[in-house]
Amino acid sequence: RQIELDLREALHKGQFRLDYQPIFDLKADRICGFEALMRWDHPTRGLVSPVEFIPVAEESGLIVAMGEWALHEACREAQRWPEDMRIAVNVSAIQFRNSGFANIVVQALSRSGLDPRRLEIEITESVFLEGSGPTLDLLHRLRALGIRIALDDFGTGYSSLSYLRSFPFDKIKIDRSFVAPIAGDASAAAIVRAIVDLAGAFHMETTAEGVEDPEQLAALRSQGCSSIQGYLFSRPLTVEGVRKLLQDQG
Ligand code: G
Ligand code: G
Ligand code: MN
Ligand code: NA
Repeated sequence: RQIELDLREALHKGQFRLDYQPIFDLKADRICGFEALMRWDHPTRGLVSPVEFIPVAEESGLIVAMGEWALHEACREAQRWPEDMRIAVNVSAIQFRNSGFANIVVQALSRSGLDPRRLEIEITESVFLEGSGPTLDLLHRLRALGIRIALDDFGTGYSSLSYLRSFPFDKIKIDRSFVAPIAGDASAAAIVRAIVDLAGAFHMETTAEGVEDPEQLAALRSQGCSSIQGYLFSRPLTVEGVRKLLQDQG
């Protein structure tokens, strides 16, 4: 397929970049880190959405090389930020299951010099689909490096609850499909509250995704959510946008 060939070429020609969306800590009342989001600046098609190219990258296996690039790039950039800023990087299940993954993380950390405690990888429940034994082994191995592990898109997958019992994630990211209706819809609010309470019982943090208005923020605050991410606070920013934001913040 043409798009597959284009992706391969894009990786070699440096057409990918990372934008970074701030994550805002509700208790400390400040930015605590950023999520790296891949962007493809195509020479003729313009900006192509990851919703379009990530699935193709996964099918073709190219996600392994693209994900390696993203990890290196994100760690290198985060190393320039203040020491209390974390960087979250999305890792697709195919990349995670690739046998070289742990070594890629080790390399990204050592080449960038980033403190492992500042790196968080975001995985989804789909990493458990092909047997949880090897997955749990790898999660423990990664944890032993000192990095943090977040469970992304929580609530949209399969039997979420059993995974919480089997591994101590550092964070649960509450999918924006639950956050969007939270202000006006009592059942959506009840689900978010249940997720926050559940996370608390397991000593896990929570980040609510896709927070777009002050009513949602107020609801999340009252429910004890740890942090928020969304257009209300900031859209994903370019590298320069992040540096400027961090400078202004002092
Ligand atoms: O920012 P946004 O629309 O751009 O991202 C769309 C989707 O693409 C999200 O589900 C996000 O997790 C995914 N995505 C963005 N960047 C990466 C990346 O570097 N690796 C992987 N595996 N997924 C990514
Ligand atoms: O799957 P993941 O959670 O990694 O995807 C993050 C996605 O959410 C990205 O596509 C990002 O651009 C998008 N996003 C971030 N903030 C908001 C928001 O406030 N509203 C909506 N609709 N999307 C958002
Ligand atoms: Mn994510
Ligand atoms: Na998500």
